[in-house]
Amino acid sequence: MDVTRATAVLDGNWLGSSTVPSRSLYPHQWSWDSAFIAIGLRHRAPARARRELLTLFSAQWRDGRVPHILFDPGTPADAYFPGPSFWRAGRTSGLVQPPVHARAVLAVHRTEPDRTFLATLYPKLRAWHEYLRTHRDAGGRGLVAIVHPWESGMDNSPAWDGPLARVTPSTGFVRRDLDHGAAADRPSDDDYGRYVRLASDYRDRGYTGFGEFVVEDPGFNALLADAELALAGIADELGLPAAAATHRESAARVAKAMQETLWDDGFFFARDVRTGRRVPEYTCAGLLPLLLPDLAVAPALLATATGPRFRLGHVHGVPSHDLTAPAFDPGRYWRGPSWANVGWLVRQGLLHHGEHTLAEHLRADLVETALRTDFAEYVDPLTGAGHGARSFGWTAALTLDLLA
Ligand code: 9YW
Repeated sequence: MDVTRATAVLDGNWLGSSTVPSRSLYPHQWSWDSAFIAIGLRHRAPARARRELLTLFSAQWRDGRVPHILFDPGTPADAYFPGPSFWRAGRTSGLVQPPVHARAVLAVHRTEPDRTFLATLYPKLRAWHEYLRTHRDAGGRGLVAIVHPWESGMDNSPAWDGPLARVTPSTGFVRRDLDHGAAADRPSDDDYGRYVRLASDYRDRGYTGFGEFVVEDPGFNALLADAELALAGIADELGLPAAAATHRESAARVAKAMQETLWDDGFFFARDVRTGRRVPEYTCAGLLPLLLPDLAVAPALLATATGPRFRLGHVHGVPSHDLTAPAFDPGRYWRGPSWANVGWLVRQGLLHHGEHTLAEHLRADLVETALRTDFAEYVDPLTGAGHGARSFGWTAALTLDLLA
């Protein structure tokens, strides 16, 4: 019954070769959404899960980047802003999103082995990670820098407020997101104006180089390290042990750089490359290094996760922002609400570090909350009330995975 409901959401959001995050709010294919969606879809329709990822990688750029949006040609151009005419990059945007794809590819393969699928995607995944390592190391410390809040996947996180303050908001565009979502749940107009300015500046620079927003995000980098470990698993499956060893070394290098640059006093913080300073905001991105099994500071990070700032085990899911911070807002997007993908990732991290009871508590809570809110996009961590879109793709997909 629960599985049927979650499967029905994914069926309803299926476009024929990819899945939309939301029929109303996000009617195209999004990069990291597709990876999470494939992770759930593999249990019900493995061929579709493979198709989902192959479609996304069919839009990979020559430089290796995997675009954050692949626009659906069958959807009206004005259904989402900024659309293809803004980006001027064919059917894609020019930004990226966190690299969770290798993890998804390996998971899909493990559910239904398919060597051709694996061999097709392995070089593409390598090129994707290589793009991040070579084109995005703005700080020169072996960490990837994002050039836009959208690249973090956590658009209006309070960690971006400081770096964003340097950006003059664009005006004169029409937000489409407010047609489908309550303004109080969404980023503010000023923030949206800054997103548009940063994106058009990046576009006008030919989608290269660095502008006013250049940030090393612990979430993005932790997911890259985890993705390199997944790539090692893929190389092993393909009988390439030397390549697998290289991927493990690369994961260890990113983990070491994070430790040296982003860790301070029990937490991983973002670093503003323009000022050289860490951003003193505790956001859920700083918990994602728990994904790394060899993380020496895991006990201290777990103490922060279960302490007053995130209260894991005592709230719904994993709050996207510090419950004790002035900026915490339980209903507004990435400034407090709990998101299913972050909960799913943190649960993996808890399992890696032997926190089985807490992991099981989180699993049960994520499933209960998703089913009760009709697979809401995000939920209030204090009450569990649903916010944003319903029938949301990754919420349904990851529920399927947690039920498997
Ligand atoms: C955007 C699609 C995306 C997610 C992001 C979320 C939001 C808006 O929606 O981004 O325009 O990219 O913040 O994580 O991938 O669900």
